[in-house]
Amino acid sequence: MLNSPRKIIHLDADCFFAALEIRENPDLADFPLAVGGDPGRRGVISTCNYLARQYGVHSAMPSAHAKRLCPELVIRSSNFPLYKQVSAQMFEIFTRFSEKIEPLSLDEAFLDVSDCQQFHGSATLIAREIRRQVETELGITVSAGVAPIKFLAKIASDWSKPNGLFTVTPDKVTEFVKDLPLQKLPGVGKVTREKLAREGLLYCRDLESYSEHELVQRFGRFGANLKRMSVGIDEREVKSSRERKSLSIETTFARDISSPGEIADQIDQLVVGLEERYNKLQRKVAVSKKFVKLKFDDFTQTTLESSVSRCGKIFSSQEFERMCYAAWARQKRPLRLLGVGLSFAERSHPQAQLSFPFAN
Ligand code: TTP
Ligand code: MG
Repeated sequence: MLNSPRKIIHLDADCFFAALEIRENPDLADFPLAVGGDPGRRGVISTCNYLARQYGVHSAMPSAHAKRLCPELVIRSSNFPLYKQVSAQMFEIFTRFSEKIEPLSLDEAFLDVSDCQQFHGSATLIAREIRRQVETELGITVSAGVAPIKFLAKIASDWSKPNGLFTVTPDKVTEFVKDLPLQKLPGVGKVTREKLAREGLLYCRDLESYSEHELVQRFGRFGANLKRMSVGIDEREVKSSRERKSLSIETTFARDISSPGEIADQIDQLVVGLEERYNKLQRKVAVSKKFVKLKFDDFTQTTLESSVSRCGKIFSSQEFERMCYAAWARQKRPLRLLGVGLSFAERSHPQAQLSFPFAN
């Protein structure tokens, strides 16, 4: 029996660092904006918003050159703790839909949602929902590509960037691939592209008349990959990099809180959310500890954890509240963030595919 096609989503946040700088300072939205080093100190651009891209500014360009192309360019220095924090939050959103998550960078991942039951298993609707949750919860946009194979999902997410969603359904793969420029294929860099072009090979369809053997003779082992990709074959699995060690949920308040009543309300809500997420895990993992995380108004942070006994109630709000007050007593300052979480017993399920990349 033939396996049914896989459902792979590639997600990539739009101008990630720049989008976060705009989120933190919305007045910047109307300016060409880059994140990077100081032009006077031989700094380099990490990324820029789409307005700045219209002037030809791009990643890895010396900031001084970027300023010459676009004199009104605003350049902000980077804020990695923020980027990492939002990246962890974004990956946590991904975990609501699949355990098979392959992180590629802080703002980019493959998800295999073949086993996801939500939205009747429609990968396009799942991708739309992920995009919606990221935008409403984190205030940035992420583009998504959906396809039955990895390299096409990645190309598809780029296809309608920024803030786009593009799907290549299994029945459209062959047609879609034919018109793809060869330089879009992973592994085809400048040198291979030029070599292909010298032979008049520009699009995937141009390889139709070549056998795998001929391509291997011309391009070495990569020729076999070229042939397979040019007809829409890519068997690579979505590989989650690490086993999940914990699950957590946190919230940053619009206004700092300090009264016990407010803290209790927040804990109640967080614990409900944590339980929902735990129930969505496709492989149940044994919980070894629960923890709370508090960030005070001076940005200092503290965590407190407690072992979970075999018969202990995991999702008891009272227990989380007790832990929270004990942790709060260490500083007794207004709180700007509160989180609750679970640590999983190590190696209890060595086959578990879960990962929670970039989490603190
Ligand atoms: P990318 O996803 O490549 O770029 P981007 O998110 O800024 O823009 P796009 O909309 O095209 O996806 O990289 C993610 C972040 O990684 C980016 O915001 C900044 C950082 N980065 C660097 O610091 N240096 C680099 O050369 C690149 C390419 C990215
Ligand atoms: Mg990106």
